[in-house]
This record gives sequence, C-alpha cells and structure tokens, in this order.
Amino acid sequence: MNEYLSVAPEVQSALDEGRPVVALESTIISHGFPYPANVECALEAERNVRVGGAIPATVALLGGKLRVGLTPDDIEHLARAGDVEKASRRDIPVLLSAGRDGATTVAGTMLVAAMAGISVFATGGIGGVHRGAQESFDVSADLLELARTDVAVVCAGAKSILDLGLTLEVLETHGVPVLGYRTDEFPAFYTRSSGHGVDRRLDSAAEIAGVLRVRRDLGLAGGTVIANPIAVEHELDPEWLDGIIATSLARADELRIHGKEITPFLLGSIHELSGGASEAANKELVYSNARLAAAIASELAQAKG
Ligand code: PSU
Ligand code: MN
Repeated sequence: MNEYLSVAPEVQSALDEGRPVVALESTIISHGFPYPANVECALEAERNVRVGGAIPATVALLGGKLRVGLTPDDIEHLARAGDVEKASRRDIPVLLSAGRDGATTVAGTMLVAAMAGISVFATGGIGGVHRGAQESFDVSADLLELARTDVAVVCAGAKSILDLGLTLEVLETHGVPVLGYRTDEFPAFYTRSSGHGVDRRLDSAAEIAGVLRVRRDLGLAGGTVIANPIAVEHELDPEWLDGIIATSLARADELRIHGKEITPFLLGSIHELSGGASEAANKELVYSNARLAAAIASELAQAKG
C-alpha cells in the first residue's frame, strides 16, 4: 500500500475476504447538489449499497490522504465546507502535496478505487464530450480514465449538457464497452432515452459480471460503462429539460465559464432552474445505480470464491 492511501477498516476487511465493495464518488457531494440534499444523497447511496449486499467505500482526499470509506462526519465536511476542490486525475498529486481536501470526480474515484483494489463504482452520470468540443476541445478526463483504469462504472448515462453521440464515439475509440442494463439505448440521466444505442444490452447483474470477469481474466486495461436508465416513475419531461439545459448553456457561454468550472456551473444552474424536480430524480437514479453496482459486485465476489 502506498503512504497516501487510507482504506477504512470495514472496507479493507471486505476486500481481504473477497466480499463485495462498491466505490462512490464525492464530487457529487461537494459540487453536484446543494446542502443538505448532498448529505442525504451520499448517506442514502451508501445505505443502498448495503441493502444490495455490498460495503460502500466513498472516496475523497482528506487531510493529505486518499481516503476510501468515509465517516458521516467526513461526508458532512465535504458537503458543507464550500471550498473543497474538484479532484480529477491531474489534481490529485497537486492537492495531496499541499495537504488540501478534494472531492473526487468519476476519473479521480476510479483511479483511487483501482489503487485500493475495488472494481465496481456507482455514480449518477459520467462526464463526456461537451457540446461544441470541436471548438473548445472540452472532453472530460472521465473518458480517458475509462480508457486506462480497470473499474466498472454504473451510471444513468450522461446529462445532455454533453454531446452524447460524441461521448459514445470516444468511448468506442478507447475500447470501453458500454453495457445497457435492460436497455438498448444509452440513457440521458434524467430521461431513459437519448436516441443513441448502447454497445450491448444485458438484462442481469450476473451477465454483466460475466463480461467484467472476462475483461479481468484477459488483463484488458480499461474500464466498463454500465448504463442503468432512471426508473420510468422518476423520469423528467425531456422537452422541459431541453429548455433548462439550453438556458444553462447560454448562461455559461455569456459568463465565459470553461475548464473544470463548467460542469459544476451547469449542474448548479439546472438545479436552480428546475427546482426540486431534478434533485429528486437525481437522487433516485443514484440510489438505483448503487443497488445495481452492489448486485454486480456480489456476482463478481461469488465467482471469485
Ligand atoms: N455529471 C453529472 N453529475 C456530476 C458530474 C457530472 O451529471 O456530479 C461530476 C462527476 O464527478 C464527473 C465530473 O466525474 O462532474 C466531470 O467533470 P468534467 O466535465 O469537468 O470532467
Ligand atoms: Mn472539461
């Protein structure tokens, strides 16, 4: 183990004994939701992992360490502090060397999960290719992490603040399987449909674990995207959302927001314009992803033993 990694005892014993563990990210806590919805979402996501039969391991940078498995006080801190930086791959060494706290993105969480030996991770949505990337070159580091780090990411697709078609193209280029759980379409976070197909549809956690096992056995570097659409009863109206997203993108453009600020800005603007509706939908899809990730991790653990 490296000197920067600190794994909670409960998580470490589960890993040592080959029991299922699911990683969870922390950018969603510090930058994805307002307080106190962020605390509720983080704690409920952990509870849903447990209900699904796995041990939750929320990841963050705290006190100069890469922490895997947080206490409720740690979560409260990440949710309230206000100055916790977004930590993707390139931020991790910079923040650790300064002893600063950081909230890990999908890329950051994958990297730390892999160091700890965790192979399944649940989140809300992944980052991707931004609209207008032909000009801005804004492609999330999440996609490049998926290209290199062996962790399966269970998500509800990606928000249509992004160009979902180009996002899928980049994943294809990098050899990242995009598996649709009980869906033929790549979901668009708040809605089940995006008009873009997945690479392969699989209808059970066991079949998904089967693919992950073959990838592992072959030693193929890189991650897997498992796309789990939001439940029908929690889905939002796509036309209403399109308007909110268009307004949010126009605001970002006007304020010339770019780089690592743009995604948190757009998430905040969507929450503000859509009120409680998007928050409720966002929470539900995270919980659903936590349960599916736990089921997949359980299947993988059984196959090992
Ligand atoms: N998309 C969401 N919710 C999120 C994020 C993205 O719908 O919380 C966060 C995730 O942590 C993701 C990060 O890894 O934003 C991507 O940021 P960027 O676009 O700067 O790579
Ligand atoms: Mn970016």
